[in-house]
Amino acid sequence: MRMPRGTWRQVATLVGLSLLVSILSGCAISGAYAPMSSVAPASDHAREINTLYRLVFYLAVIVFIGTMIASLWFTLGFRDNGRRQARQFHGNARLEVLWTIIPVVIVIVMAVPTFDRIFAIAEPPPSDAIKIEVIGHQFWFEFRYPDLGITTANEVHVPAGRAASFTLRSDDVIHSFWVPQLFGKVDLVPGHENHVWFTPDAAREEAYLGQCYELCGLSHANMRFRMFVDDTAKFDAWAKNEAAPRSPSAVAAGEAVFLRQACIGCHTVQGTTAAGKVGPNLTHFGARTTMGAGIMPPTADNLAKWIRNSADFKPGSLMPAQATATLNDQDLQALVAYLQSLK
Ligand code: HEC
Ligand SMILES: [Cu+2]
Repeated sequence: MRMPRGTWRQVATLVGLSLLVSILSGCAISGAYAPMSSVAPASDHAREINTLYRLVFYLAVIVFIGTMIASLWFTLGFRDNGRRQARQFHGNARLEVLWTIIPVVIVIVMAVPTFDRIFAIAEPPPSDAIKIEVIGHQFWFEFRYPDLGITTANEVHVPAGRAASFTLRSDDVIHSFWVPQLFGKVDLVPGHENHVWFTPDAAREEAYLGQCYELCGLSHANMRFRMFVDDTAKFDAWAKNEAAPRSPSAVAAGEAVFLRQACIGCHTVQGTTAAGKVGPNLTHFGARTTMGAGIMPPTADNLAKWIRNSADFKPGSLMPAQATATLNDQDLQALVAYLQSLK
């Protein structure tokens, strides 16, 4: 195969450019820039999924390089240069058998471990697994621990080294639940229950990030959540606090405002008469690190603006705006202090 110099230079430029593109667009494996990467697994099942992913990926790389080399070889080597006449023939039994068998073998190599692992991951969880119910709402996640008497939202805690078993439902439309570092993606479907479980490796200060992965309305992109993997002592302390009624040191003046506003129609604060079920349970809102389904820190400023008009942060939010006519500025400040004191 002889090619003029210019062609080689073009080929080299093309290959160089495509390498550059793939390297520049390549993702970091973990850390601050890639907190939602499934190739940095931190649980048993996430690791199994990642092993399968790698198997398929490396096979695909081999196939890709092989086909690219072959097609470059044929396009460049057998170009019509006006000097050769293409030989006309039909069929080559040996080649056809070969290129049927090779893909079949590749598919078998991928399929056998994949089916094996799919069934292994779908096995029922161990009996000591902690049970958590997840309910999708536009645009937030509700978490309930039926055995611990906890109802909370948008921030879920699990103990390290113990299986966590999730039952998934939806209150309205289809949502999807996924923490890429911890387990495989599963949908929250109205009228249907899904299940997923895994055992997280080790406790970590920083939360694992998750979000809704099924377009569910205007604020789909603002429907996020955090999963904390705690050591047993920390988890037990968290659970004990969450199961208790609201803190006795909650700001009394703010509670009075809360209880006479529309808030109680939609929000529950255990230990008060507020028992609404439309929005997130606020009993321990002040202990959360984020608000509005993980979109921002619960600062006084964010809270005040949120209560005035949450749609400024979340288009399509189902929490109605509160005008000054129904909630004056002084009462708003009292409400904000109250919410922050709900540790
Ligand atoms: C009609 C029902 C409704 C009323 C009334 C209502 N809310 Fe909400 N609230 C919601 C919904 C729904 C959400 C979740 C919005 C989202 O994240 O998409 C929410 C979210 C919140 C959040 C954020 C919770 C979190 O975990 O991030 C706070 C705080 C809050 N509401 C406070 C209030 C206060 C204070 C009032 C009264 C002034 C009030 N709400 C009135 C429905 C309501
Ligand atoms: Cu959603």
